[in-house]
Amino acid sequence: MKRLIKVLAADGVNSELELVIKDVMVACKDIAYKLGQGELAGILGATEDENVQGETQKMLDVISNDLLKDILVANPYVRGVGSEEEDYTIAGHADGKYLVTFDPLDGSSNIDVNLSVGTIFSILEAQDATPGDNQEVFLQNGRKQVAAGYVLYGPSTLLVMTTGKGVNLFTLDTNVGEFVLTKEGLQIPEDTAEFAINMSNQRFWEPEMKQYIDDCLQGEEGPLGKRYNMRWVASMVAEVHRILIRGGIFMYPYDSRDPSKAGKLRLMYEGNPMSMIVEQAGGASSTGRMDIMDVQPDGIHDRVPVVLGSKNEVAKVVAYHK
Ligand code: AHM
Ligand code: MG
Repeated sequence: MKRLIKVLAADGVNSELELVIKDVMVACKDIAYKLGQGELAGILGATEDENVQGETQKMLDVISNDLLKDILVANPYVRGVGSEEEDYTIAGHADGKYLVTFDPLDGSSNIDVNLSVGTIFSILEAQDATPGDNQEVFLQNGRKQVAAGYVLYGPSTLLVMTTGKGVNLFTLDTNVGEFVLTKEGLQIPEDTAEFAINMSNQRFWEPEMKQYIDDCLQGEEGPLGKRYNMRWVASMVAEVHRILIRGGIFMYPYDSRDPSKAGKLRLMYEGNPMSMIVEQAGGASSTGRMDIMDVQPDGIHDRVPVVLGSKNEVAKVVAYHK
């Protein structure tokens, strides 16, 4: 049995980055425990607050955010953190090298119904001496990520992560409290006939996306010439995980509900880390018009249209946009 720390060392991860990743996992193990307690601990339901994106915060959003934030800002190698649940980035240590962005509990509309949620994280290196409470230091494109991953709190608690040398899957062994390597070098099948999209937004999509989904729905008789299946968990972590295991395409495209927002998902702690994982596993990720990891962020909470998964299917969606 190979523990996470052994795998990171074998991948040549330096001890500072290793300690940052280890702290992220300490928080995630605590989140897994709290999710397991659920109603027993009286932590289901909403708070009275909204986050900077105007979404109601669940109690567990706040608890998960505090666990990650508190442990990371105390880590001497962390310059700063940025979170979906924090309006501004927060300073860690002035000489820390790493910047961590995270969505503490993604898919949190699933919490109250006891379905899958996850934590997503992305790690960058600070390029100059700018302190971590200045978001400028974070504004690097996704290609600069040195590590990215997610923890899926499902029937088992899983960690899927990459440091740029392929994608590994770890399962939390609750007996010893350690993430143990259970699959090495995950590869996404190149072809698929399974899509994931929230169809209720159809009328707000751009014509290119409408056309692609219309063509999927026509099945064998349509221009794509195959019968598609559809899934929607409303938890990006769960969707990406399914795609890593059996292929598929996940889309949260641009829609016109609020023209100031380029889609629902956030670039720096949803789009980028998921894109690094998917590309490292041989898949592809795009806004429909360019690779997500080439998008230059202007702000920590920037939104981005997301199309990711099986390489050949993503290429088809990109072709519709040309
Ligand atoms: P969240 O970070 O507020 O949980 O929102 C992100 C989630 C994704 O996990 C999921 O793909 C999407 O929002 C679901 O959106 P919808 O509720 O429109 O189906
Ligand atoms: Mg999210």
